[in-house]
Amino acid sequence: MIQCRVTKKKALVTGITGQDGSYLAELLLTKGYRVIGMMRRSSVVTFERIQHIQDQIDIIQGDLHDQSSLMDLIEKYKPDEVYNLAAQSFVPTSWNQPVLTGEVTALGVTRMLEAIRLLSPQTRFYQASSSEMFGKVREVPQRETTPFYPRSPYGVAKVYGHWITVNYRESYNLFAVSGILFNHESPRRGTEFVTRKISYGAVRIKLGLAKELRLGNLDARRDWGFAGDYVEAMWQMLNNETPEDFVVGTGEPHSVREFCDQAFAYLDMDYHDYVIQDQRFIRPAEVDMLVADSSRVRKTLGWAPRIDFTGLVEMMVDADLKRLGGEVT
Ligand code: NAP
Ligand code: G4F
Repeated sequence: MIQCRVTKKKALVTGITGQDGSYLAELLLTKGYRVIGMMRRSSVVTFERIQHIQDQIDIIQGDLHDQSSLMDLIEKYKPDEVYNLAAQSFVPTSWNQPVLTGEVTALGVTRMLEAIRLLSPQTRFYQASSSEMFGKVREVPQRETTPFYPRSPYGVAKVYGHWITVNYRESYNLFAVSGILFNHESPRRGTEFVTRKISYGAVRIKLGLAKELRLGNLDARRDWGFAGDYVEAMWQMLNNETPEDFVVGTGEPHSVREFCDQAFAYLDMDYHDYVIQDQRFIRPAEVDMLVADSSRVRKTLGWAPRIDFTGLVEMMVDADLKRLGGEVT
């Protein structure tokens, strides 16, 4: 009898404990991958987002600061695919910790690419690039050819990460791609990011746990989508025939004010009664408006978002209500 052994594809995901890492791991598991999740050592374990799939993933320690930990991982697993999602990802922190942001979010990309180039050049590499690179936008909407004008140390670091990925593709013929993703949110978003700050804050007010919500610039506009939809685009990019970079977004801009309006209205409240603008949350340099022209990814890879703005707001509010013990509307 001929025995047929099917080898599972192996994917290494950095930033496995983050919002996107958790959704991507779920997706890869459903596709039959062996998932190796890289996490940095910390004194408390931050498995909240991956608890439900923890026993299906190989969790391995590693840090984007540390070249040898990346070399060891790449040499040991020789993954088919690497998704580099780890980063110092919070824009305001990048002004307080610009050097750390550069080390992790920029140079961390080169460290991983070097490990791949030297030890496993057949590995396909995805870099988590960002619409923050467009910053003070040069055209509306933004597409793959729009020039970058970053407005924060984070945005600057991501521009470096993008170009070093392109450069390793062109210099060493690696299958390395950069996904330029616009803001994507979910009930797993960190509470410091504005969408989750609003959904969580509004629910706390509704339940009598807080009286007000302090925010910064209410007029900033973003192209917000659902993280679960965006990790599909990451996988599609690495499973494309050719290594290409794509812009991914919904094409619909909404203001922070509109997000507040919808979240509070969903809870039968008027945001005007509770939201206070606070200078502390105004940034030294703002990105006023981001909106994607994602026609290339839609046409080439067939990607499209499934959740719209209203669906996203309601999903996040419902999840926070459930978490904090209130009734789902
Ligand atoms: P996130 O929730 O903040 O997750 C970031 C992850 O990076 C966490 O797992 C974190 O680990 C890890 N990390 C931080 N520093 C590290 C280091 N030195 N070594 C190893 N791991 C480290 O971010 P996200 O929203 O999932 O975003 C994923 C990626 O996409 C990031 O690169 C982000 O910049 C980029 N991006 C995000 C968006 C968006 O709207 N979400 C849009 C465009 C691009 P800990 O749990 O230990 O902190
Ligand atoms: O939610 P945010 O902090 O996200 P931001 O700065 O757009 O960055 C996120 O998206 C990027 C993709 O474009 C990612 F690359 C990045 O890693 C991150 O995931 O802020 C969104 C907007 C800003 O204009 C900010 O000024 O909301 C405005 N805002 C107003 N009040 C606030 C607040 N942002 C935060 N975090 N907190 C506030 O109180």
